[in-house]
Amino acid sequence: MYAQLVKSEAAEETEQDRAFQERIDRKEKIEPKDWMPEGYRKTLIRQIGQHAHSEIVGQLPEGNWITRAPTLERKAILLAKVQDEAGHGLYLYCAAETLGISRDEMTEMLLDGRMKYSSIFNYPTLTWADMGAVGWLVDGAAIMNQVPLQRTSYGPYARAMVRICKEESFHQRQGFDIMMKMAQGTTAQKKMAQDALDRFWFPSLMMFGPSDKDSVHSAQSMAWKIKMNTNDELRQKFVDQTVPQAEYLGLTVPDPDLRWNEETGHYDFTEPDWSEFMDVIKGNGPCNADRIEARKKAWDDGAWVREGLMAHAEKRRAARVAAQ
Ligand code: BYC
Repeated sequence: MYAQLVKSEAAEETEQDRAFQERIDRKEKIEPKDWMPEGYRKTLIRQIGQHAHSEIVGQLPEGNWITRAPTLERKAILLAKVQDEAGHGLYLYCAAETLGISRDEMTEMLLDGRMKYSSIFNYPTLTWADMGAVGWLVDGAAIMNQVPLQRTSYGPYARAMVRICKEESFHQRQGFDIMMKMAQGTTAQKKMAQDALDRFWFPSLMMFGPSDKDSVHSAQSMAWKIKMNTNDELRQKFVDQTVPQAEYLGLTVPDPDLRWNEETGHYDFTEPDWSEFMDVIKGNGPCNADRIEARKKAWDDGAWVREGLMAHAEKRRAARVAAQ
């Protein structure tokens, strides 16, 4: 009897899974109250949560330069950009919350190492030219990854991406504009621009994740249309788009083996050092400890605000109940 029950439950689940996959294949959007396989929900929480954390932690390397921006205009632009990143984090936390996890839980998971954020933010921003390189390369890589995510199968994530992508395009343009100024400036400025490109090139390539053969989640995420492209496809697109931009700036991509391949119609390039990538995502990058310490301090310092808001909400709820 029990065996029969288990068997029929399993069959029912398979039927549900199959119907779900058919909806995905028809490119229907999945909405929060729809049935979804547990793996789909968990994968989305992992990806959207990590994405949200990346937006928030990503404020730190650029925030480092707000007070030292060279002109009032540059300061205002950088300030607006960093505020945009906070907004992106909030849209994404809200999207993840529709899957049944709270922002508090996600934050705890970030702070105790159970959730990741993008490897790129574990590298330091040493000079003003790094603000150019971050906008141009890091936001450029982010756009390459996020434009297809506007068509991702989960409705709240796809809609958050539409707004985020609009703002990312401006971010990329402001970074390229800083690089143009530096690259056309004095010899010392051009050297700073080249140095920033040298340091950020390979970490930017790592943003797309491990090579396809080592990507554990890609196959299932693509079948569920959570991811629309493989890591290597997007990395290649990024290289193809960015190399001519570096040439336009008169800068050299730090890869002696980079060359145009007539046959494939793409650039051949050197892969990043994957052992460095693994080390960084395990927490051993140059800035991992600083980033987590800064987030922990912000979370602890903000505790009284959260407690105050909760107490106020509770007071209003109690007043409503009393008035009924
Ligand atoms: N960094 O099977 P894979 C921004 C992990 S913010 C750290 O290929 P998946 C911006 C991966 O999580 C941009 N970890 O994974 C903000 C997995 O480990 P777990 C952030 C990485 O998920 C402020 C393992 O490696 N963008 O633009 O299929 C200022 C195996 O990888 C990374 C997003 O988050 C990495 N780079 O593919 C300026 C976009 N790569 O979780 C700019 C959304 C991989 O099993 N996310 N790992 O422990 C995605 O598109 C995908 O999650 C990824 C990875 C392509 C990143």
